[in-house]
Amino acid sequence: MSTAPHTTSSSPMQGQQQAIQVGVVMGSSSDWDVMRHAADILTEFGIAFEAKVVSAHRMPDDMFRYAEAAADRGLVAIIAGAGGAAHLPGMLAAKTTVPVLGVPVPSRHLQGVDSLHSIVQMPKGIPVATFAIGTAGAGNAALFAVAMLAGSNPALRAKLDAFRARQTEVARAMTNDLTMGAAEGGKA
Ligand code: RP5
Repeated sequence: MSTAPHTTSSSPMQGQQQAIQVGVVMGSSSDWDVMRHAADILTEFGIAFEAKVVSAHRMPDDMFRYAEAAADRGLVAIIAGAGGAAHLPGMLAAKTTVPVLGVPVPSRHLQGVDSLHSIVQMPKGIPVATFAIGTAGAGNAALFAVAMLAGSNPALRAKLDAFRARQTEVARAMTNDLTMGAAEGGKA
């Protein structure tokens, strides 16, 4: 189990404290093993973010305060992860127009299909962008936030392009691995 979510994290750029741009929130510290994949991406791209537990059903007043303050605090996106009934992303979205990126966390009994259905089925009028269940969703939500910020930040756009290019090279190299594996298998 990795360390529990911290309250703030900032870009390592020149050691200066940047204004927080992205909130990473979750219903429980038990979600952190999934949600840290969002934090890792934001750290890699030098985005100033905070990570917090803001439970919809255990801390409803705190959750509303967080959502109500988000726009004035300058948050560009809120990545919200929750499992089970998973009402956190939708309830945050109900109280702010800052885009909410929902991450369905795998649940104990239904493996996160419940979380996915809960987050994705927002009625018309209050959108929540919904990502894949689990670590892929957490990472992609962060990459989506990076893409949003890259719209007004050419340097960040270049980093994102480089990230994609590296990923392409890794995928291309996979074919070589298959061929080498087959050659080694043939020797045996
Ligand atoms: C949700 O309930 C959380 O998002 C978490 O995924 C789930 C279980 O929470 P714990 O019982 O592990 O605290 O609110």
